[in-house]
Parts: sequence; structure tokens; C-alpha cells
Amino acid sequence: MSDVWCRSCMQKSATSGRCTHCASTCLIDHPQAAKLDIAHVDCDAFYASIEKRDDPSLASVPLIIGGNDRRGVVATACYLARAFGIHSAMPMYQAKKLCPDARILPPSMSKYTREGQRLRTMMRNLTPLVEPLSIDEAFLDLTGTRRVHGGPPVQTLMRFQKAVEDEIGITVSIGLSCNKFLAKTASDLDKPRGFSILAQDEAIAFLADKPVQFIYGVGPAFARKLAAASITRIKQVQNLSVDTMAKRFGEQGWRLAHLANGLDTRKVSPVSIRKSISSETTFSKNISNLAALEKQLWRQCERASFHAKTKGVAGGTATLKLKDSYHQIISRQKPLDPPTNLADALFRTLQPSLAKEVGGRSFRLIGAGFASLCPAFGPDSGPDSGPDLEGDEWRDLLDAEAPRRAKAERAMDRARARFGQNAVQKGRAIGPVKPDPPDPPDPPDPFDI
Ligand code: DCP
Ligand code: MG
Repeated sequence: MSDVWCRSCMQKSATSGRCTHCASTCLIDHPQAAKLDIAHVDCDAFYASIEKRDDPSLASVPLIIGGNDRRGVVATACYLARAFGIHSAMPMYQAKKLCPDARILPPSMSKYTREGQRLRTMMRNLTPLVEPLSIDEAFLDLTGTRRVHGGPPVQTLMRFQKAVEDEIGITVSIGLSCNKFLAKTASDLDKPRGFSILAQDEAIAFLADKPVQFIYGVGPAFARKLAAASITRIKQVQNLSVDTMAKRFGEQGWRLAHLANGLDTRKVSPVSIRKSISSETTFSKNISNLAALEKQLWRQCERASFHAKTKGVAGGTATLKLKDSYHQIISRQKPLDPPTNLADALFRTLQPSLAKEVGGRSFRLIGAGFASLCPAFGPDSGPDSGPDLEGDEWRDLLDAEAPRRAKAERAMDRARARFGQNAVQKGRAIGPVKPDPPDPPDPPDPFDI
């Protein structure tokens, strides 16, 4: 039986085709519309939409946000500009060729993080179970919210979508389903200003003809492995048992077998539930020298910082882990106030603890990380925190050099985002340090994003 909801008046309609209350034809018509609880919300052309909101003269202009110098890349493009074939991560010179009339603006990160924060506050007013994925998207679990919001999640989300337009002045697209994978898949189906539902029983047919890479987390390396076994379409995975996939491709195969069938048991977990982000390395030969250990510490700080920035979180606690030559583990924790995700702040906080432990002892492992995680808002919010740095002063009033170092680190992050991870090295990382083994080509958890 169909369940019809009007996106104009946000009421339940008695019939499909036209709303029985307001005659609108903009309807959500799905048999499970009022039964599903897991949503994925993603802003449409986020940076560009904020700029259009702030300058109405840009409303009908193809707009690109990104670096406009010789080696600049597109951060995002409005949907008008996308009609010319422009997309995120495209070299700017190519985008300009496709649409010479496009307006190009540099990103204003502090503005975007502010608006991202407003959006998250609005989400948290719907449910405490908000799991941010990046500056402009999050999963929401609306289970058990019917009474408090006076209606099923589908209605709550339609109201939310309208409220974001009214209060923030940008549009979002929403996917509603029974799990995270299908909700995220659904939110992409009808952008911009979309509202799509994808239920479990539709998922198999929906996914069948898609290439395996459609499933988030099937990166080039895993896709190659699958192709070597003649598996290129999701349908082929659906035809194999979970056991077979697990035997042939290990844990990745096991996950893929579930996702290919629209099955995903991961919970929506608010960021505070994630306990820590850290990175550690075991040395090929034990190290006792402080300077050599500091180099290794710096490298782990950079790696932990990179992961925290990518996930949009900051740590209120810095953690140090050492394992000595007798395999004894030493753990130290220091507060980070205010919370940060900067490698420099992490290193400076942990270095004194490291120095205290060194002296006659040799170590086989070092690790650094962030704990007491919170969403990273403010100037240290992301890997590409922007060129406008007016918020720097708040960071550390007792350390006059902190804003300068923070600025330098963000400049490096931007350069790395453009030219690759190894393009820029901070002084400490240069030297005869044995390189870490390369990251595995595909992430172990397709959704650990
Ligand atoms: N972003 C970036 N570089 C990328 C991808 C994205 O700087 N390679 C930034 C700009 C985007 C923002 O992150 O506005 C959000 O990313 P999305 O992938 O959600 O892209 P958009 O919101 O711009 O567009 P869409 O409507 O497809 O979600
Ligand atoms: Mg988006």
C-alpha cells in the first residue's frame, strides 16, 4: 500500500498524484515512507550555495569555488556550472575551458565551517544521534522520535529540509532508508533539493546493474582484484554467498557481499562516541635517542592529525604510546585546550612527556593520537581550512607563536590537498627517517569515512 507525503504542505496525502490538502504534485510516494528511520543529509554544492546566498547577483551565474591560479583545482561548482561538465577536483584551467563565463571565487572556510555548525545544531535538534561525515553531510538516526516531533521521520525530515532553506538559505538533499549505506545511496539520487527513499527490498534490484565501484569503499585496488575474478557488476556479487566472498576476498569481500544486498548493520554513532584517532609505528630497530624518537613522534602526529582533519573532528586530549624493548607499554595523556586537530599542537603537547621517558631506555614503538573527540569547528576544522584566517587568535592566548604555526600548518594542508600528501614536508619530518609503510590501497572499512 502506498504511503504519500506532500513535500509542499508536508502533510500526509490520501491519494497519489496530487496532494489532497494543497493539490501539489510534489509528493513522496513510497510504501515504507513512514516506517524508515535512518537518514543521510547532504548539502547541495555547499560552498557555492553559501556564496550564492551571500551575493544574490551570483544566483544565475555558473559559479566555481576553488584556487584560480595556474595549478588551482575546483573545490565545488554550482549545479549550473556542473551542466558544463565541471566537477570537484577538476583542474581549474580545464574548468575555465569548459565554461569561460563562470565566476570563480576562492573558498572562505571560516564562513563554511560556521554554516556547517549551524546545520549540525539544527540536526541535533531532531535527534542526538547525528554522525557527521564531513563539513556538509551527516547520518541521522530518527528512531523513537515520532512522539517528540509529532510525526514519522519522513515528515520531520521534510520540515527540516524546509527549515534549512528558510534559516540558513541553502538547499539539502535527503536520503531515507533502514541503514546508513542505503540512506547515503538514496541522498545522491535526486540532487539538488532531493528527497529519496530506498528501502531494503528495492535495494537488490536497484544495485544489480551498477558497477562494483558504485559501492563506497570499493577503491581501484579492490576493483582490480574483483575484475581479476571477472566480477565487475554488483549483480555478480549478489549471486555469490557471503561465505564465498569472504573466502575469496577476506573481510573486504564479506563487507561487499552484505552491502551488495543492501545490508548494513553499522549504527549511527555520534562523533563523541568515537573514542580516539591515533597512529603508531613499530621501528625496524629499537630507538633510544630522543631526537630520533621526536622525528618518529612528529610523523605519527601528522598522520593522526590528517585523519582527524579528514573526519572533521578535534581532540580534547593528546595521547602518547610507547613500547619499550621489553614490550612494556607506556601511555600518557595530556589535555588539549582548546580541542584541536593540528599536528603541531599535538606534537608540542606530547614532546615533554616523551622527553621524560627517554634516558637509557630503548623503544620499539611510538604512537600519538587525539582522544575526547568533538566536532572540529572553528579555524582548525578540516584538511583544507581556508585562506581566511581571522579566527586564529582564539587558539592559544598564552603562546604568541601558535597562530603563526597554525596558519603555516593549514597552508601546508592546502598545498597537500592540491599537490599530494608528500608535496610539502615540515622541517621535523625531513631527515633520515625510515618511511612508514604505504597506506593500504583501500580502506579496511568501506564506510569509515
Ligand atoms: N570539497 C572540496 N574538494 C573536493 C570535494 C569537496 O573542497 N574534492 C568541498 C566543497 C564542497 C564541500 O566540500 O562544497 C562538500 O562536498 P560535497 O562532496 O558534498 O560536494 P558539494 O556539497 O559541493 O556538492 P553535492 O551537491 O554533490 O553534495
Ligand atoms: Mg554536499
